[in-house]
Amino acid sequence: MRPAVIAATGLYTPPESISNAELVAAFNAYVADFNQTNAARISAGEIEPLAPSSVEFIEKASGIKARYVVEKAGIIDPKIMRPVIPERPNEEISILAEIAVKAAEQALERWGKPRERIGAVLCAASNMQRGYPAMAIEVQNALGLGGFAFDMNVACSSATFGLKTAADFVGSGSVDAVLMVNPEICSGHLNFRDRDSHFIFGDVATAAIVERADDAQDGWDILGTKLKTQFSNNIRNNFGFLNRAAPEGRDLPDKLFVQQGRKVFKEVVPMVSEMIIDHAAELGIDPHGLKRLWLHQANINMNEIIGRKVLGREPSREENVIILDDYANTSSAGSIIAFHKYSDDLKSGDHGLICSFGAGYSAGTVFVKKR
Ligand code: CO8
Repeated sequence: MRPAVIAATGLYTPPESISNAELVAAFNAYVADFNQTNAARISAGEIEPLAPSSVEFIEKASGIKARYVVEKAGIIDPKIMRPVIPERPNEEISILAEIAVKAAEQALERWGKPRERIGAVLCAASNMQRGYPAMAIEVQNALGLGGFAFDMNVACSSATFGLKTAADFVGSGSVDAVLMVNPEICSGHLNFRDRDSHFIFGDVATAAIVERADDAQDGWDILGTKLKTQFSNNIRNNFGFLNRAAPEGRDLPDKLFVQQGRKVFKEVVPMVSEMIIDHAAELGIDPHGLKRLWLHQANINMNEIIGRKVLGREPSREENVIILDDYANTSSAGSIIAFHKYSDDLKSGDHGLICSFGAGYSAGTVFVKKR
């Protein structure tokens, strides 16, 4: 296998952000309205009143303080509580491809090489806007790239699965360089009326270029990649093309993100910590010597436990990067945002880890060394 490097990354952050206070105000207005409208049924014991959300709970349980979204007004309107995104004609670029292209343009600019060298485009994300044509082909077309392109979805782990796929394509000699994009419009798939999860996600797009090591002047050597999946019903998205065929009706059902957050926390933390330590041992890397962790950004408490187990000490914020306070969980993009924003300062020879984990369950580890 030819060695591969992560040569450049890109990030597109939507301009609008929602603070916890704004989100909770909208949720609690909805709850007050619901409880008032249903007061008779609630006092008759037919239904339970809805409980309010709280800023303090959200911050303590998750570490999230705000989230960027592609459309704010609809989400924080208690009568709407979802992003309002008009459909676009087929002749216009779709919004998911549009944000992917913005991140990709930044990665291509930072790379600084002719884009003709890109031989493949991967769109690796949790939710694709449609079945086909592939989002990746739309992105390839918008950027004027050649080669081939396809979509892949491994939920929150899509980006590490994408990096491995890219490194393997480059390693086998199929192509010299791959562009991977991770457009995540999580707000489109989030139930903003669900107290347990209304605060969890945000929107963003990231991009990474993986190329042959002997073509690269700088960047990050990919020392090893490992993927793991293990079936679990604890995080689900049941939205799909067969929903409309369900016998109970043809209306689009409300099949949104649901999870058993506490179970996910308990099961995924040991699975991922062990995977990282085992993979490091296989590669002959001392995990205690890692200069930086760019972990999946779902929950600050999860990342602190994993960080302690992997590094064998209390990691500083510089060592164990957290971006979920500003971005919330951006699914596959989280670890790439962390890497993009907090990697330039490391020195040649420094080792680090990009790691994702999420629905499936799925997890991926990518050990890198600064050139
Ligand atoms: N406000 C106030 N109180 C609340 C709220 C709220 N909003 N929500 C729950 N509570 C209450 C509960 O009712 C409960 O009360 P009680 O103790 O009286 O019963 C108490 O708070 C504790 O509730 P939980 O046990 O649920 O709270 P946790 O401490 O477990 O925190 C978390 C909840 C933050 C969700 C936490 O469990 C967590 O982060 N777990 C890990 C989740 C994770 O990593 N998931 C990965 C999902 S992402 C993925 O892979 C799929 C990507 C797909 C993208 C789709 C885009 C939408």
